[in-house]
Amino acid sequence: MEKTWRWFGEKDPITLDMLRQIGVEGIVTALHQVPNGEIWTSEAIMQVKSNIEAHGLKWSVVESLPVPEPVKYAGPGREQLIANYKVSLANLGKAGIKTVVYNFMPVIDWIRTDLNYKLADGTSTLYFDKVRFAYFDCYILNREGAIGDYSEELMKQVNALRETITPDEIEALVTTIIVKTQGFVNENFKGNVSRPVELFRELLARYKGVDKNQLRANLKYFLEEVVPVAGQYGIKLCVHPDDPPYPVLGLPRIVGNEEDIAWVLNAVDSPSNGFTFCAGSLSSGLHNDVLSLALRFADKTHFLHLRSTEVYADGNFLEAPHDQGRGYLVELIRIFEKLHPGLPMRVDHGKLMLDDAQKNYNPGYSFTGRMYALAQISGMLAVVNYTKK
Ligand code: DNO
Repeated sequence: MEKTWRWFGEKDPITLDMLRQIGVEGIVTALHQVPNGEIWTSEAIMQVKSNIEAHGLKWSVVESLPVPEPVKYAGPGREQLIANYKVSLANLGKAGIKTVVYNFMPVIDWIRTDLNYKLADGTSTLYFDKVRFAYFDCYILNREGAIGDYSEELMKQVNALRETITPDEIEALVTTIIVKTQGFVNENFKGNVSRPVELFRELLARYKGVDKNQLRANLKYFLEEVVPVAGQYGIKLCVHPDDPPYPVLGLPRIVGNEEDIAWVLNAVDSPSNGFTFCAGSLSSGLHNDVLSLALRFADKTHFLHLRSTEVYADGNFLEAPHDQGRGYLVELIRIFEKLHPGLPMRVDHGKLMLDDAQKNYNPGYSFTGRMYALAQISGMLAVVNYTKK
């Protein structure tokens, strides 16, 4: 597989020169400065591409070409936004960039409740706590009907938390869930969001009446429009699974399990309609067995995210070291090396360790922690290839 790394562009404190030194071969990036829904021009694409190449690297994957919200809830302006998406795809194709990630998660992309969960060895990792998340839903967002979405048992814990949670903890929860985690991947929450909770409620309201079937219909509509354009330029579009892989906040999520993935891949039958196999997102749902998913979807997988999670009986999960947890990364590498060699792969997320904490990296995207994970993965890869029959 090709070792790639997610780079956030010129503003990223991690430079392309640093990446060359640690064995990165390909870059995963996006035009982060272009607002969602606007066209990625050939000039802007070429500028990034030339810069990457001037550093002896290659722009391997676009992550992500974001799908604007009105396309997901089928709102006004959808046609124009899809037309723009096609132009951006064509421009990427002409520039020779052929793997493009997107996701179809309504309003909120990936979710964590703690970005600095301390481990016994002094490093820290990302964590998802169901009780805190339900507290956010029921008593910060005050979403109508929220309480009824959780079990009595969970609500008991939420109500106990309500007695003890401090104003600082409430603020931290809002900043973590809405601002920090979303800020760098989701245009809805970029910059200084002054009223994050109000903004969040407004975005949620747009999905009134959008259930699982409707969201699927909207994804199919989008794919029927854009996949032929991707096909024309030899681009492989690959949907990223939902993280965590189940419905949240009363919103449907449609890329969370085996049946969902098969549905998306069958929605439009084309080699350009593919999958981003994110072992981290998939493994954070106890219903998913990453190894059997890999065996089934390896040929339609065009990009691999290597990350692992430890999921507890109550559904809470933490991002595990890359050599532990239910991502089973050694086995996963073995499967993909056999069934889909040459796949671009990025080490996804890493712990905060040593001097990472002082560096203000995007959550999950530390340097030392990710480099350490890349070294672990490189070792696994070398062994898998050495022992390959
Ligand atoms: C967070 C990631 C997301 C994901 C994109 C894909 O680190 O899981 O940024 O890669 O949402 O579109």
